[in-house]
Amino acid sequence: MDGLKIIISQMYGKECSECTDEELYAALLVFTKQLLHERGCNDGKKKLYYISAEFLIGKLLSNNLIDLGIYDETARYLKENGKELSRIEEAEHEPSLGNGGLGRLAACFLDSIATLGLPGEGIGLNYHLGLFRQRFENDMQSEQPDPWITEMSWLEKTDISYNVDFNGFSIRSDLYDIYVAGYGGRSIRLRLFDAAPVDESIVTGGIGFDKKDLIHNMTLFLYPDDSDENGRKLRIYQQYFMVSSAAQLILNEAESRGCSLHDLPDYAVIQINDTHPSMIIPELIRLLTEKGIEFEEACGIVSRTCAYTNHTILAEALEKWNISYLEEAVPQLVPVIRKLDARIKAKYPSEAISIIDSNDVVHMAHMDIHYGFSVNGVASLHTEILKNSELKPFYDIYPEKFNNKTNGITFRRWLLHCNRPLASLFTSMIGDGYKKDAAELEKLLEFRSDEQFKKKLIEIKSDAKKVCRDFIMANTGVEVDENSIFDIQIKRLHEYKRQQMNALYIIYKYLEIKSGKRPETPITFIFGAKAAPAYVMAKDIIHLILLLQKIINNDKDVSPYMRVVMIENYNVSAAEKLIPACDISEQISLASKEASGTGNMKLMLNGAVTLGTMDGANVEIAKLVGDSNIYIFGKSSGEVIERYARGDYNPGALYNENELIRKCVDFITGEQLMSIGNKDALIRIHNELTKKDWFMTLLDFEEYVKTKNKMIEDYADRKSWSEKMLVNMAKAGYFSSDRTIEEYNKDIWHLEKSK
Ligand code: 26Q
Repeated sequence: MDGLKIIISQMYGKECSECTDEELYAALLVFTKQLLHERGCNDGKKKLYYISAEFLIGKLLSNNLIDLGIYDETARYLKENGKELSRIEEAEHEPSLGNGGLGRLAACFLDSIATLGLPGEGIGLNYHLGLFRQRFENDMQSEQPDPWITEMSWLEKTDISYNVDFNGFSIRSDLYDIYVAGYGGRSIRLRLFDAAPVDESIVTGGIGFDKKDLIHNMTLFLYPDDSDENGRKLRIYQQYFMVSSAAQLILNEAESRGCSLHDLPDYAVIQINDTHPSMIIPELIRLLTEKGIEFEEACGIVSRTCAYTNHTILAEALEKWNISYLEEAVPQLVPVIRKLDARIKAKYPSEAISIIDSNDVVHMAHMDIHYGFSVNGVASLHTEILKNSELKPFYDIYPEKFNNKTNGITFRRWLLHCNRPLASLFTSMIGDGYKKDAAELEKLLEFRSDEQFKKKLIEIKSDAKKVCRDFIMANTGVEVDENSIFDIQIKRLHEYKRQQMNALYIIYKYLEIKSGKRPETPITFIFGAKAAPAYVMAKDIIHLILLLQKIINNDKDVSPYMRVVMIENYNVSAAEKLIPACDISEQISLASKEASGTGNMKLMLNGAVTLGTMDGANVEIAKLVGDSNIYIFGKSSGEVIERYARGDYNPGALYNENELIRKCVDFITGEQLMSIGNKDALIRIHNELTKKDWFMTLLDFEEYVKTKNKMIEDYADRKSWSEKMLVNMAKAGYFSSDRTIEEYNKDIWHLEKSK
């Protein structure tokens, strides 16, 4: 710790014990950055560029210390000086440079790429204001800007700058780096481009700003909506700003490593994270032709360099841009896109697979598939749906391009960091090989009948619940019972994820307790979710949950048996506190809609048991843990897809015929809620459920109730439940992002591991 001592004395001229937590945080930041630079990055002839509009990295201090192998030593040193590392860490402000799963996946991948010794880096945008900070006012979500860039951030300015040309103006793009540690290995850089003229003073009231003031807003905000049309034009500008900067960086780096641009695929591979960076394809082709390469050859070079990952099959999230928007923003790309489209039309006349359709709309995913060499889904069910239905016409032409890469999570953050007691217990039983080879967690299965061990698992869970209880109190002011079952649903608020179904269960349970049927073990229903600001139904559902929280927690007959709590401003740091405490992991999306999910993996790793539909990676979890260690309900993806095709789903009939459904749904617009809540919002939810119910909540509801009841009943048998916990933890190894990245490398990237 001599390095740290010197830094503290240089910065403050005093001893560690005399410093404030903030001062120590700043010193640790300088100290850690130095070590990250000393480690350096993986190197090799060919390099991966993981390009993504989102990197939801979370706080970095603890993770970097763990990955550098000096966490314990640092914590001990600080303790000797009367300081707590966990408190110092509170001084760090989490950069929320992502919306949810896709951004968090990119962050886990950086950790694994560095850990495995692969040469690569992340490329994205340096949003000054990441995802909004969520507040609850009058039981509704409101949004505030969330600035994160201060003197004490991990950003480091480089001397690299480019110009990005738009229609009639050009903007300087400055490159910033964030160094992130790999576990026991080298560092990796997250390279974030920032528009020089961005002006934070144009933000008005909440998260409002002039969307037309492009010069000043280019990298001002992470665009938070997966649902509304508003601001779509600005997204094009942001995306082009990102890919044009990235393309310049990639070509420059390749050339400086001695690459003739004809051989670009030997020097670079670009993984396109969903369609947000897709314009990199025409942009690279444009730049290569500017440098004198023939158009046909440029197409070939870029096609052998770019690979595309699809993260969704929700039609509204697949990016399509009206060509007139592109003309307006980036006219230089339009002739390239038209040529790319013409080449395809000449070969395959079917409109279903054209890049530009007959309405002059550009389909970004189609461009990626035609002009990339790999297309992957993020869980096996998802990839099968892409191949057999959503992208079938493409699969018919290019079967060799399609492959599956089931998502993963970094065990460094989601176990070693967020649940140290559990990690120590594992180490004491099976050694610490699992930290680098997660499959070794299976060794835990040997202790299936070891009652002592299973008791310890329950003790660790109880301790985590106490910590979580304190977090919930500080975050919301709600007192929860640490001896209750912690039932947790944490993820973006979206109708397809069906938080509304969980809310209906809560109503069912409330009515049951009111009628005198009390559960053996009390239950705490915990939610964490942000709704896109323009997504009315999502915000209505938050309102409903907050109203239920108010009524139930204040009802003296009911609150000893059940409580409801919605965490404010759910983010990565909150997830780290909630996940170790979870008993029941809610993964209840309508089958076929959740591409993978990654929260499901984090929760099982921490000993939660999944209550889920056969959707996304739940299918793989179910296969690994076996029927007795997971609770599955609901219609299968096949049935759902068929139902959509038949178009005969009628929620009104279910509502009319089924008393349980009717009672719960009518509670939403009953006197109790209507008298304290927003009537319009409650009526909208009622109407949605009974008249449309696009995500078939009512169809799966009865089975959900039955399965959840069974789960709660089974929880009471602590011995058998602890065995379920154990099996879930032991089988979670497959979901390490190290495994995922090994597969990307073997099948797509073909990078050499650094020595
Ligand atoms: C698109 C157009 C306009 C505005 C916003 C967007 C937009 C922004 C973010 C579209 C999609 C996203 C994010 C998608 C996402 O997070 N998908 C999730 O990816 C995870 C990682 O693969 C999966 O586990 C989840 O199942 C999937 O929902």
